[in-house]
Amino acid sequence: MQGVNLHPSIRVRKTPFWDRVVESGVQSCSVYNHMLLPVMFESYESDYYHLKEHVQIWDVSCERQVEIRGPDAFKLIEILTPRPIHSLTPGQCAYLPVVDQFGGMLNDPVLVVLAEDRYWLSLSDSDYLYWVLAIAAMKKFNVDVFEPDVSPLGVQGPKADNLMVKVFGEKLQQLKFFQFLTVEFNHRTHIVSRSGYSKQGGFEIYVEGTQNGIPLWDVLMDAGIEFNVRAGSPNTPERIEGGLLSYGSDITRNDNPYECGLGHYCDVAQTPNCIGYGALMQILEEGWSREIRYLEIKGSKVPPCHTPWPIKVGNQDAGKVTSAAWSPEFNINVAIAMVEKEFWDAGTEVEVVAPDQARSAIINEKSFV
Ligand code: THG
Repeated sequence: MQGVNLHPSIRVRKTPFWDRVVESGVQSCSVYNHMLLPVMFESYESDYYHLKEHVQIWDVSCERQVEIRGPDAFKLIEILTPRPIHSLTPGQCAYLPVVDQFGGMLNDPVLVVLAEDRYWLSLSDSDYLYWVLAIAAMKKFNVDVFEPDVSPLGVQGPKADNLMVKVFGEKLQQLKFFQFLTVEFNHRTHIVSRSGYSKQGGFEIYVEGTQNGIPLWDVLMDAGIEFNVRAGSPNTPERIEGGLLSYGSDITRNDNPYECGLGHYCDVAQTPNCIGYGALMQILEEGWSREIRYLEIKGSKVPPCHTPWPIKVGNQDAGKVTSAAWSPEFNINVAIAMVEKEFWDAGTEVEVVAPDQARSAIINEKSFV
């Protein structure tokens, strides 16, 4: 919020990299999973262009892991999600819609398959650990469920491969999207996946052990000088352009995976053990009446979106904008919205009631990149 300082406390957790984040000149941060998340360094616009041209190191420690470990780990995860997971093998990651018994979205983590009996759920912003603990307890499953001391560090941007190959060797080049391998650093083994919350390509290092955070940050920053490396962070216009959804903003428990446009990750008929099976089967049968869409908002630069903005067509309620930002490269406002069926076809003209002024907007075919 403009001009308001964040009050420090133990409750709002620091990250292993935080001292370096501050030294790098962070100007704005958010709170995500009760942890600090840097969101802006130089300016949203220069951070954006730098991300698209070079390589950035992102402190995304707030993507906390829920570790599920033990003989019943697989059975537990089957209950959480309408995405079939039987064909996933260790070394793979998967974007995983997870739902409640009504089919409502509880989180949209990345599943990291560490072993047949060991998984991480790399969480978005909801207290999902408690849900997993409760299900494990009620089912009397033989599993350990806990938050390990693991903090993801993003290496994002077109020069991410150069930097990671220089630090960890050629094997990083071969790594496929949403697969992981292990690297050694400071006498510890760390998972590195080709993934991340941008469309510029890159990696995520799941840093094991708080004490290894700053040493690894320093090694990457030193090695990255020749690639013009900088501290960065998930960038709102870049992720909206790419159609990456944000839990708590674009997705909530009031939305089911189909409304969120995540239906292609689901195959409910194949997941009878999923807690949302009945509800989602019914939704599939009856259909749904709103869906996430990408919007181009015309006119002047939009202000930050921190309340849902109504979408109108005449007097009719056509939905709400949940994320919006000025795109420096495309020279338009890009937005993500939940749009009512009657108005969700590409090309439909709607009115977005932003807090400063109403603007006309067009429903896009898909995301902008
Ligand atoms: N990386 C890790 N953990 C995370 C995120 C991440 N936890 C929080 C949040 N981000 C979870 N949400 C997303 C949303 C989108 C993607 C990943 C995590 C993503 N989507 C690809 C896309 O839409 O193009 C496709 C993924 C696929 O189809 O396999 O990458 O970023 N560790």
